[in-house]
Formats: sequence, structure tokens, C-alpha cells
Amino acid sequence: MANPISVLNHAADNIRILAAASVEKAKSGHPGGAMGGADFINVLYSEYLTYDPKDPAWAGRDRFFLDPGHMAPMLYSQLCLTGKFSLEELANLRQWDSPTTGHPELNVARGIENTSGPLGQGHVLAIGAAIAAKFLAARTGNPTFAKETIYAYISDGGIEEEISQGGARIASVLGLDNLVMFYDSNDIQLSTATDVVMNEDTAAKYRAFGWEVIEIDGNDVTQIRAALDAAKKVQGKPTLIIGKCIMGKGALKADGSSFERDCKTHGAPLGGDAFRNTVANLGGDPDQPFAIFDDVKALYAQRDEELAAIVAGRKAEEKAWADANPDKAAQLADWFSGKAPQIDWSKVVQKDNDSTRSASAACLSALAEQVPNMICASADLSNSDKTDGFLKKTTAFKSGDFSGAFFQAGVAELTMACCCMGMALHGGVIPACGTFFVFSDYMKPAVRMAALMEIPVKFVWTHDAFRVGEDGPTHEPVEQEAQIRLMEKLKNHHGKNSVLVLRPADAKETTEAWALAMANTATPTALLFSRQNIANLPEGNDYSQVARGGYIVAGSDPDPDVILVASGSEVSTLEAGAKLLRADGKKVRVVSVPSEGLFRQQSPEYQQSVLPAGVKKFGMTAGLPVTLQGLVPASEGTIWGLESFGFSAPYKVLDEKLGYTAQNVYEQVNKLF
Ligand SMILES: Cc1ncc(C[n+]2csc(CCOP(=O)(O)OP(=O)(O)O)c2C)c(N)n1
Ligand SMILES: [Mg+2]
Repeated sequence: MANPISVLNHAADNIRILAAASVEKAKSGHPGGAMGGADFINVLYSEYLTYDPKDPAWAGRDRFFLDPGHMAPMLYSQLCLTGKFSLEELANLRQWDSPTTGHPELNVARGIENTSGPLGQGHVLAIGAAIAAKFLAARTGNPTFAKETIYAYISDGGIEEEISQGGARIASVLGLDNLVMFYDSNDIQLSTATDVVMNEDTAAKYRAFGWEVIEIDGNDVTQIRAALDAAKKVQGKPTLIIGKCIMGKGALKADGSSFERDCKTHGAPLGGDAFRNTVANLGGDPDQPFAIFDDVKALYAQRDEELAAIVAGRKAEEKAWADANPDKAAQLADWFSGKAPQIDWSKVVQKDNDSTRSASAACLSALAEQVPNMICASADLSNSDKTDGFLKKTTAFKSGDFSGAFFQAGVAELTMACCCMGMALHGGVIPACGTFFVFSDYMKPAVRMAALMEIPVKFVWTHDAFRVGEDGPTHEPVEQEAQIRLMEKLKNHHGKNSVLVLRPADAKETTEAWALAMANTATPTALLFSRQNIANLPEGNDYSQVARGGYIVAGSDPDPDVILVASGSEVSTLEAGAKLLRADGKKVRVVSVPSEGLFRQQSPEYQQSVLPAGVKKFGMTAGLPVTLQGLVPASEGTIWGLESFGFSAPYKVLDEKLGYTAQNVYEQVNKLF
């Protein structure tokens, strides 16, 4: 029997009171949007969202992705009604050590599917999760994945962010009918009304993208239900429900007049008497606003019972599938455990003197064959970034056909990154995505979020240096390595380097780097690969040492007069320079440091044995000199790096002109003596 509308409205008012009260208590936060969106989220959670209250990580659950993180009080208040947060925790919004953080942080046990805050990314994470659900349905045949609905909640800010275009395009071209997005269209944003900055017809825009669009009053229970019912029936395309919502619904000012539709409620407590008037207006007790109404408690207790029956049915279907497919079921359990896959790396045969991007293709080819839950993506560069090594072993996703494992993202690096992160958040899949290193700049906001959420996406960035010179300086990364290596230095909340960054020095180091990337289930990994061929490191090199982040390359002299340090292709330039220095009788050690972050995690004794203090050092990097500053102290030597943007020319000419030659290594090192 349908819940009485009066009870649903009462529950939404309860959410409004709790959201406003938590912001009031914290003396900071965003009440207005939360109060406007309360009706939608309440209908969704009390009547539609399918999840297991006793098993929040259940793989087959519907998922709710919040894009506007500033609307955290709405989500926390909603999750308080479903028992995932206590009233006390709501009262501790934004406080030290409280689970009710300023913007929601990934916490599946508490019902939070994603960290959100930077507007726009959150709804594209949902799109990635919808892709993962389609993929798992196709790959496993487990009927539960075809029944999942991924709900996204977006606001004006997310619609304005450029990434919404990428997300809208991908969701449509892939026919994601398991995606339902609610747009809280309240015509107000932080500093202005929305008409000051946008005048497009958003419904027409999404229809043009190929979405089903339903327009409703976002504060009306009957219309919300009708829209959700309709959305669930749509086939072959995603649905956008545009809900006209009232910012600060129910809010009153200190003088008792309406405080609705006012920018001032966007990001500040209602304040004093305005708060008290508002709570009273919504049927609460201004002296005890942190309370759940009895009929609302009953509403959610009843929903728990309904969910128990729904989930029991779904889990019975899953069990029937698992009984009929025990091997697949065991495999699926493994995929959702998040464990690193078993990979036989001996199947990867590297060519001598190959580029590391091509060596990466050899690895990806093996991964496509051996890791059935891996998804690889490229932003329209698969034949250049060599993710085609993977693609050649599978097919790309198409609307209605998710039997392959390759995601053609189009030219949209940030969208691609967020989709891949959303896939990982869904669980059960291992995503990797590729583009040119210089375009990592378009992905930085997502990489930072992946690092914060500890999502083990593999970022494949090729064309790692100025040696793409024919394309001109726009395509030549210079400062990008220094930037991503800063993320190696930034620790996540578990005290780990927030990103693992690996820049291998030759083809065989590339295999080791991919092995480390696949073993890394704790953080994102960045893999930096060369466009050009690189001479193999000397015969007898112990490649297992790559796992230590930095190591002494084979053929190095004992008791060296000088230590040459680099990562990536510059190591081979140092090797060539070392030959000239040795001809003069100098004893030379060459050290390859594919990951300074990993190297700094080794014992001090090991670090000291590789780079002993007091021995002269010379570093060479195709990036900014600062890239190597942690390894080559100014007191012990010099660093040859690129101090300016690159130039247009064939790479061999650039190597000569910019000093990336054996002869220059020889000359620069001699200056140290
Ligand atoms: C990428 C990004 N830019 C800027 C902000 C700062 N910011 C937070 S909310 C907001 C306005 C959002 O307006 P809207 O989405 O309509 O939310 P409402 O005011 O309706 O709650 C801005 C600019 C942000 N969180 N993320
Ligand atoms: Mg708004």
C-alpha cells in the first residue's frame, strides 16, 4: 500500500529540520539546497532505492551518487532516517573525527558511495558505475546486475560544469538505461540566481544528447513518484528528471517572512531566530531540533521490512545463478573482494629496445587475456597511447552490447577518468585509462579525487617527454612529472602515498611497472611511458629491483666516483654517458628510480646503499629539474632538466639541442670534478 503523502511530506520536513539544525550547530555549511532536495531523496529512499540495510556492500544494490557535496547535510539526514548515522553524529557535522565530514567521504558501510565536493565529478562517477553494472551483467550473467539502478543527484553547479557534457554524451551513446539522474533545479546558486549565468534550455539540451527527460515539481511527492516510475521503464537511454525545487523550502527569516529562494541560504546557517522560526514552521521543536518524528520512524521501519523481502528475493535469484554457475560465482566473489588478480607475467615477452608505450601494449595484451574483470579506456588515442594492446583482444562497449571490455571515451579526459573511477567504486572491475601525459592536466581534479578516495584506477600516460617535438610545445609535457610526483608525496588518510607513480626505463622495467600497478589495490597508479624507442638497460639487470622504487643498474662500478640518477628514458642516456666517463677511468654508478615514492618507503639502509650521502651525483630529467631534487641534493651535484617549455622539432634534434646526449652527460659530470 502506498505511503500516505502526508507522512512523506512530514519525513521530508524532518530531513529539512535535521539538515538546517546540523548546519546551525556547526556554524557552517549549506542548508538551502539540502532543504529543497529533501522531498526527492526521501521518496527515493523510502520507496525506490533497493539496498540491504544489513549488508551495505551488497554488490547488487542500487547506488546513490551525490554530485553536490555541499548538500551533505541532506544525505546525512536521510541516512540518519535509515539508521546509518545517529542524531548525535548529525549534531557533530564538520567536526574533527566525526563521520559527518564537511563534504561526504566515501563510506559504503554508512551508505555513502562517493566522496563529493568538486561539482560535476559526482554524477559522472555514477555514469561509470552504470557502465560497470552493464559490463558485469554481460560478463557474468548474474541477473542481479541487470536489476541495479544507479541514481545520480545533480544541481545547477554540476549542470554548468563542462564535465556534464562528457557525461551526457557517454551515458547516451552507451544507452545507459540503468541510470536515473535527478537535477535539483532550484534556480539559485552560490552567488547569484542561475539566470545570470545560464539561459540554455537544459531539458532540450539533454533531449538533444539522447536522454529521456521528465520535468516535474521537485517538491511534489506524486510527481516524484511518477517520474521515478517512468524512468525505471525507459529502455535504451538514460533518464534525467528535472525537478524544480525551492531553495530553502520552508525556511523563514527572523521576522517570520519567507526565506525561500534566497542565495543567502546556500552556504550559511539560517541563524538565530530565522532557524527557530524555520524549525517551528516545519513542525519541529526549536529547542530540540535533533529528533525523528514517530511517523517517520515508522515509515522507515516499514521500508526496512519491505527491503528485507525485496533483497531476499534478489539474493535468491543470485543464489540460483551461483548454484548453476559455481565457477563464475567464485570468480565474481573474488572480483568484489578487491584482491589483486593472479597474473602470469611470463606470458609477456618484450621486444628489445622498444618504446615503453609499446612495451605497455604487450602488458595490456596479456591483461586482456588474463584479467576478465579489467576494463581499459582511452580518450580517442588508443593507437597512440597503445591501450590498443588491450583493445585488439576484445571489443569496445556499444549501446546494448557490453560483451567487450574496452571503453572508447572520446576526447574527454576528465569524463573518462571519472567514469573509470565510478566503475571502480561500483566494485567488481579493475579500470585503466590512457591518454597523452600532457593531457593529464585535463584529468587532475579526478586524479586528486581518486587519490583521496583510494581508488586503484590505473592511469596510463604516454608521450611522457618533450620527445613528441614534432607536435610542438603544446604536446610536450615538462612540468607534469613534477606535478604527479607531488601526489606521491601527499599521503592519503591511511598514511600511504596517495598515488603510486612509475616511469620505467626500458621495456622490461615496463612489465615490472605494470605488475606493481596491478598489485596496487590501495591507491591509484600513474604509469608514464615513452613514445620513442629506448635502448635496453645493460645485460644482467635485476628487474625485480623495480619494486624498490630505485636501484643500481647492472654494470655499475663499485665504489663509484659519481652516481648518475634518472627515471624513464633518461636512464639510457646516462648509460651512454657513463661509457664515455668510464673511458676516462671514472668509476660510475647508474641508478634508475622509476618511483621516488616507492624508493622512500625502503629502509634507510637500502636508500643509503643506493644513493650514499657524500658521493657526487648527477641527475637527468626530461621534466623540470625539481623532479629529481629529492634524489640529487644541490650540495652533492647537479640536475640537468628542462627549464622552459619545449620546442618544435624532431626528437633527435631536440635531444641534441636540449642536451639530452651522452656527450652532454659527460661534460656536465666532468664539471663536478
Ligand atoms: C568545481 C567546483 N567549483 C566551485 C565549487 C564551490 N561551490 C560550491 S556550491 C557552489 C554553487 C552551487 O550551486 P548549486 O549547484 O545550484 O547548489 P545550490 O546553491 O542550489 O545548493 C559553488 C560554486 C565547488 N564545490 N566545486
Ligand atoms: Mg541551485
